[in-house]
Amino acid sequence: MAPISKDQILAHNATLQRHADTDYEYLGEQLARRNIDIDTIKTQVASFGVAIPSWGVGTGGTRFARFPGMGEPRHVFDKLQDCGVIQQLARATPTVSLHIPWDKCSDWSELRQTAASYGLGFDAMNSNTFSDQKDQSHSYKFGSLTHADAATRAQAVAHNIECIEIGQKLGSKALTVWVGDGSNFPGQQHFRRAFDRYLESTRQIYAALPGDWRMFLEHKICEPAFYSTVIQDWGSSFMAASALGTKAQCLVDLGHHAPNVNIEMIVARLIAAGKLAGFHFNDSKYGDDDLDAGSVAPYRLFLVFNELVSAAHEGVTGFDPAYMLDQSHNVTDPIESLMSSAAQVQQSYAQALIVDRAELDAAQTANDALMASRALKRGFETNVTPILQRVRAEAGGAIDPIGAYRASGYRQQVAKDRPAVVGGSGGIV
Ligand code: LRH
Ligand code: MN
Repeated sequence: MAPISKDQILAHNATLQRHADTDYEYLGEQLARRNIDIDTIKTQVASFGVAIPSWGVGTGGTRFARFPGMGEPRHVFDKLQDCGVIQQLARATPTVSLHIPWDKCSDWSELRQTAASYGLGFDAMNSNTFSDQKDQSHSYKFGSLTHADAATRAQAVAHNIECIEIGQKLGSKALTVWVGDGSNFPGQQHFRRAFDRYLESTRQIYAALPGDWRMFLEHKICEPAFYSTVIQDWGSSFMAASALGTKAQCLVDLGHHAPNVNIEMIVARLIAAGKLAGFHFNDSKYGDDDLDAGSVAPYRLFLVFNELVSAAHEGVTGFDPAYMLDQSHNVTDPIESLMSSAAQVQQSYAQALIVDRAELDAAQTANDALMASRALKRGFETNVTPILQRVRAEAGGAIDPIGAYRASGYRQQVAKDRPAVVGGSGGIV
């Protein structure tokens, strides 16, 4: 059930194919001079996928306001259809990461079939104990898994276990646990007791994990708490994941660090410890801005992929990160932002793949800082678009996903099917 007609994509590609082929051949010659086989890189890129955040296909907002666009998805089935468009055109997002209860539905097997009809599967499930649902007994105002009140903690644990049960019905293999628990005033929270309560609660969730599942702990420096956050940084996350067991690992959301923190080095540490769960890719200039991946600091994204490619290149054991986008699209068409962000992540991966590892290793060993930096920059400065275009075309996608999407009139069509949503008060969804 392809949301956009195949013929339309083929017709669109036909106008671009000859130039795309010429560009591919030319890049192939350039890379061959660097002893790099372009088809090998193409095959590796073709096997790379990044998950779409279900909460990212609707227009996002801030605490001040949200300005909905045309054809806003009304429910998880609309979201899946939009994810189907992203996968059909960009061919880099074979899975969707759901958020409960935002994506609650009455028939999970129907949802699984619908996803499969769009060529989609399900990545990590996301629990939500950072907002209260209307029929909830205990409020999360003062925390959830670390709340001082045992009944509130039990409610939060039960919700996470429910997310695992839903995920099992959908074929997901992981649960991401992000809690906003923390404090706004010095003295408001006992740091060590709150962390102990976090471990007591997550141990119960860990015990409910099926054998082949993983649990991703997501750290974040602040927001919604603005003095302290229980899982504030990779150190707290690593302590917890180490205490829980081998199925617990640390998820790195690129927007969850203080400005100028060396995120690629945190990634290297977690890889070395076998505790890298994976990523929530996005970009930021100030705080947890959830901007499009690579839109502000593309070199930083590339440097993260340089650590990932070097680990795979060296065959580091237990290295199996999950790749997900986590963005809020406040001023763009979310489908366009997600397609271009998926392509950006693919691009950073491809550029890291063409770094001459032997040249880099030799420069590092020789303390030749300039040649080491140049070896990396050479990868980053290589325009790999011809490889991404070839990967998409060979997979039945669009050489230019944004162009094909705009030509399809999909947004205008769903705007007719889905009632318009008036501007709402704040909130990311
Ligand atoms: C927290 C976060 C988390 C999601 C939420 C939507 O800031 O990154 O991953 O649950 O955004
Ligand atoms: Mn996140």
